[in-house]
Amino acid sequence: LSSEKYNIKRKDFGTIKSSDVSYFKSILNEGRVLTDENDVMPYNIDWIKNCRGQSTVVLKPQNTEEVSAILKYCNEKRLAVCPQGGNTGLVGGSVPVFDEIVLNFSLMNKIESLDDVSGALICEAGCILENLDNYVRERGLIMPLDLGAKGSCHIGGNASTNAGGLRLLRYGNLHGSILGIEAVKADGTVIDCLRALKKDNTGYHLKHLFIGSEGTLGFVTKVAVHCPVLPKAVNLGFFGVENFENILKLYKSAKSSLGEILSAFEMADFDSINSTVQNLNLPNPIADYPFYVLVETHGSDDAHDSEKLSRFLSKEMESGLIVDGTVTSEPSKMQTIWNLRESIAGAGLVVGYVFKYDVSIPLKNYYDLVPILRKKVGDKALIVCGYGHVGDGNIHINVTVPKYSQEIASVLEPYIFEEVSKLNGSISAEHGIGFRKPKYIHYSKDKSALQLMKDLKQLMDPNGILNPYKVLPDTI
Ligand code: FAD
Ligand code: 2HG
Ligand code: ZN
Repeated sequence: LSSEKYNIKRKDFGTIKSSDVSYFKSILNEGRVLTDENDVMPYNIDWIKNCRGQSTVVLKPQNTEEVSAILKYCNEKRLAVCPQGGNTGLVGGSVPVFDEIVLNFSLMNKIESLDDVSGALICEAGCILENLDNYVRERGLIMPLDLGAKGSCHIGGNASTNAGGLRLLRYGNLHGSILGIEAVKADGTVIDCLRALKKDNTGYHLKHLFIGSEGTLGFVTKVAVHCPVLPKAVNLGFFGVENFENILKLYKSAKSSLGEILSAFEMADFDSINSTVQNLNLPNPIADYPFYVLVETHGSDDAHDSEKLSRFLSKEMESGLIVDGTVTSEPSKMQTIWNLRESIAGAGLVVGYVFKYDVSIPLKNYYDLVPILRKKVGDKALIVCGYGHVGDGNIHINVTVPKYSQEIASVLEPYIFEEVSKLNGSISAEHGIGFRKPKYIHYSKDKSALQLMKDLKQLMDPNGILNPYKVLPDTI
C-alpha cells in the first residue's frame, strides 16, 4: 500500500457509511456508484503500479451539477475525494491514498462546440485527448498538445497537471492554450471562467489556479481550448548522434535552419531506445547509436518544408553532427518512429519497477545526471536511461530495478532533487508533485511561495477534502 510505503497517516476525515452510498445513488444512479471490490480495484491503482489506495467507492458523474452536488455533500460530511481522469498520471496523484472517494470523470465526455475560425473548442473534462484530436482534425485543426498517453488521458487531467508533451516547443503550454475553465470548488460552488476568448483582462486570471494544481483547489468540469491549424505538411527525422554535446549543437542548428516549422525536438539515449527494442520488440529503423534525436516539422507548404529539412540534413551530415538517419513524411513510417519514442515510458515496467524522474535542467547540464546515476546505482539497476523534450529543457530519467527497494530509493532520493536544485532546475518539469513528491517540493519552491500555496488551499478548500496528501507538504 502506498500509505505504508511512504509512511503517511490518515487525516481526520469522515468514513463512508451506507447512508452516504445511498445518497450518492440517489443523485447519480445505481450503475454510476461502484462499490464492489473488484469493480473499484482498478481505480485504486496508478498507471505505473507504484501507488495503491484503499477506496471503497467510485462515483461517475455525468455533468457539472452532479459534481457540484457530490462535493457539497462531501464537504458537509468531511469526506475526502480524489478526482481521477484517465489515470495516466506518473506521480500517484490520480489514485486515493486511504479511503478517499474516487470521482472519475470518464462519463463527462461531451464536446460542446468548436469554432473552426477562432479554433476554440469547448468540451467536458472527461474527453479523451486522442478523441478530441480526431474530432478537430476532421475540421482542419489539431489539439495543441500531444503525449504518449493520448489514448487514455483526459483533457481535464491534462489541464489539472498542466501536461507538456511532445510539441510544447511549438504550441506552448496549457496556461497559454486553455482559454477558459469551469471548475467546482470544495463546497460545490461552480466557478464559471469558461470564456473562449483569446484576450480577457477582467481582473484576476482565475483559470490558472486550476491549471496544474492537480485537483487540490477545485475539480475541472469543462475547458475551452485553443486548437492550432492542422499542418498541411508534416516531416519527421530520426537521427543517430555520437554524443550529447552534438545534440545541443544540432538543436541550435535546427532552430536556425528550420525556424518556424520546427514542431518537436526530442532526444533519447541508447538505453532508452534499446529498452523499447528489447522489452517491447519495437523496430528501430536505424542502427545503434549512443544518442538519438527526433526532429519534426509542421508547416503549410510541403515543397518549402522538405527543401528546408533536406538542406538542414545535408549540412549536418556533412558536419558530422548527424551520423545516420531517416527522414519521412509517410504517416505509417512517422507513426513507427513516434511509437518508439512514446513507448520508452512503459518499456521498463515490463521488466521491473521504475523510479521515474521528470526534471528541468539548464540545457548545458541536461544529461549530466544520467552517467552519475548509472555509476551510483551500478549493477543494482537493470536500466538507467535519459530521454525527453530537449526543446523544453526537460529530461526524463528512468531507473529500472528488478523490484522496489528502499536501499536504491535512498541512493536516488533526495540526491537527484538536491542536484537539480543546485542547478536551479525544477524537480517536476511536467508530471506534477502528486503523492510522490510533496516532501521534495521545497527543492523548487521557497517558503514564501509554499505559504501562499497553503493560504490558497485554505481559502478554496478549508476542510482539505480535495485530493488530500497530494502536492502540498505537511510542513513548510
Ligand atoms: P489522471 O492521471 O487521472 O490525474 C492526474 C492528476 O490530475 C491527479 O492529481 C488527479 O487527481 C487530477 N485530476 C484529473 N482529472 C481532474 C479534473 N477533472 N479536475 C481536477 N483534477 C483532476 N505528461 C506530460 O506532461 N507530458 C508527457 O509527454 C507525458 N507522456 C506520458 C506518456 C505516458 C505513456 C504516460 C502513461 C503518461 C504520460 N504523461 C505525460 C503523464 C500523464 O499522462 C499526464 O499527466 C496527463 O495529463 C494526465 O491526464 P489523466 O487524465 O490521465 O489524469
Ligand atoms: C514522456 O515524455 C513522458 O514520454 C513520460 O513524459 C516520461 O515516463 C516517463 O518518465
Ligand atoms: Zn515527457
